[in-house]
Amino acid sequence: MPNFVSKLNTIAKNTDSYLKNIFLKHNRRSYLMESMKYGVFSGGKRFRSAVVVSTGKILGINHKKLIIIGGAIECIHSYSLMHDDLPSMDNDDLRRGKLSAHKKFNEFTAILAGNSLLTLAFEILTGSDLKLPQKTKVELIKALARCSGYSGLADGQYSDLTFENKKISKNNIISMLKKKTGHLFGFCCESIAIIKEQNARKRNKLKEIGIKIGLLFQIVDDLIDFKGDPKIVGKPTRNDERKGKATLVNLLGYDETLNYARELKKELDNQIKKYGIRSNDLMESVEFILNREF
Ligand code: GRG
Repeated sequence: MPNFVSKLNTIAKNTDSYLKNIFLKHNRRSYLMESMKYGVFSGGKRFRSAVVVSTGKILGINHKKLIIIGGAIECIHSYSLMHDDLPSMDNDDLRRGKLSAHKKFNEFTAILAGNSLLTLAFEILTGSDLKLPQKTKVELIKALARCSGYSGLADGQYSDLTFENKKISKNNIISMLKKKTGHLFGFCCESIAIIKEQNARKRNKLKEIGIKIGLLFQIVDDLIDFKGDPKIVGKPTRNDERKGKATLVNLLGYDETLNYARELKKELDNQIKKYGIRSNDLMESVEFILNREF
């Protein structure tokens, strides 16, 4: 694991320096720049970028391309966290050990900075830094739009909020978690198949692996919320219980949920190892999810 953590740190550094360059290069006058940077450079692990890089290694994609795609995904992830913390959503004052964006600035700034990070992701994919045929870029943009919007992230968030304090079945919880968190991870893996112009079957296989990685990531996030150390997590824990969130932990209890997560990891290991020795980094990413404390 120390090996993967050091790889993760290098990927985080590369992703951050690419994104910093974007902000420097554009140098357009914008009152929103400061709050956008606050949202995107606040100490995230850049795990989604690491999943892009690890999957890219399987198919031998150039590192620079992977970091650019990872950077675009991290912009969308940061936007979703800024909006998730808003009073009308999860109403959280802390994120990554710091004030959440609407507390640091105000609500309308957090909304607009979040929206701007969402659109920046698409601007990054259209940019000349990303050396890919236009047709491939259009495919990437279409897939990213699908997993972020009404059939992915946004719909998952809608269910997460409407499920609060209701009795929700295990299957419906899993479907909500897949949309809320899984679909963006789905794109992390699917983007590699798109770049390689793979057929629909191969593309879907990678996408499904990504969605499962995201599901595991979110289940572990909920386990951490239940048992984690607030100092390490960077925000108060036991939030899901207080808010009556529909999580597997709240439905099945800690131990049964942990068993479910371990089974899911086994399934993922079996699917990933079929890609051979070059899939070792992706295997390590999945291993990291179960061992992480924040
Ligand atoms: C307003 C159209 C519209 C959509 C909003 C808010 C939203 C959509 C979606 C929120 C989805 C969400 C917050 C998912 C949580 C995923 C999750 C496990 C976050 C924590 O991820 P980490 O641990 O965070 O990777 P770091 O801090 O490391 O980046």
